[in-house]
Amino acid sequence: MFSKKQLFKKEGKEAKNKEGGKSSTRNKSSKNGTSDVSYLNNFIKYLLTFNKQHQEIKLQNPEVAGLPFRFNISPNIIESLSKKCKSILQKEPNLLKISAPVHVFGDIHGQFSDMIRFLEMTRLPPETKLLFLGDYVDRGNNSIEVVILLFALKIRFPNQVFMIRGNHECANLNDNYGFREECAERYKGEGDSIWSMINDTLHHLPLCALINEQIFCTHGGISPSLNSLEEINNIQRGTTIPDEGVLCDLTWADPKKQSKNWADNDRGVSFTFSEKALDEFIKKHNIQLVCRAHQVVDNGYRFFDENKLVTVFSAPNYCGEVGNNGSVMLVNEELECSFIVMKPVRKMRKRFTSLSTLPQE
Ligand SMILES: [Mn+2]
Repeated sequence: MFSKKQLFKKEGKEAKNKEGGKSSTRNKSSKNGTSDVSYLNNFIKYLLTFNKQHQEIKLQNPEVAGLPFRFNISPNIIESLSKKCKSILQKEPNLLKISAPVHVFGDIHGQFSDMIRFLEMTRLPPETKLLFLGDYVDRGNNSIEVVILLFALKIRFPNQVFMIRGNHECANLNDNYGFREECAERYKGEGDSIWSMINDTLHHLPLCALINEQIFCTHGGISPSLNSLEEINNIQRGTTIPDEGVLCDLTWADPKKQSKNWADNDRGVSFTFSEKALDEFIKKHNIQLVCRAHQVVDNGYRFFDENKLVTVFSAPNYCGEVGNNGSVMLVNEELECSFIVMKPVRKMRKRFTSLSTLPQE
């Protein structure tokens, strides 16, 4: 077995100088090791030290403060975790049935540092159950860490960690919004094969979840083409997301106050749905609430249509500049919803640099 230090090399000048030539050494035994409980426990624990390690590096090398901080996770480990996780996901139905209490996460988008701060508050299994609503990759600097931690958690706690698919868990999209580029930057010639390998697992993610038969969770929204929730289980997985149809709407649609039940979405994909369309969906499927992610909301969560739908977004200060809060929703045993709200770490950038640039009112 590799020593811990060899397995989890840090990127950056200092780490490279210290460990230089050893990076090409690979140990086949680590492939089997990734299923092992104590290996996974250590690996997860290590990933969770990310913020602490970043802080230490910044103190030692103030000049790297503005650069992205990333762990050096070996291609062998990524391959092993991706394959193992895929085989677990494949056994799950498209529509997961989950019982409360559970913490529900919205979009993370490669913001690993914030994800860890949330996990410190929600705690990890076996203390709690976690449901992630998709959009793990793209935009942020650490899509690899986000995905690899999720895969490791799923393998370690398959009945307490649940992930569904967002519109960014699709090779067609994450080709263009940062994930492919991150893989290329970090893994050079192996970047594309790592990107494809991870996407192969992401394409097998379940699509929706139902908490206590009452809270319908999906990444984007509802679909005019969906006649029964059970129909979701008939959708073929393992492919890219089509341009239209139920899978497209579940991952892309948005709620909107509008007169038409369904209208064209400004994103150019899927629809927006009105309160009336939502009311009909809720009645028809005999549920209480739709919980979804997919849109930045100032407070980290936002209700729509008198508490019949809630948007949860877990990437505070989205893209490092939006200034929004992030939140995670806790659904307790009585199905009451409460929110852990996190403000951006860094204050929002000042919009106006001097009094002379303030807009006229
Ligand atoms: Mn989305």
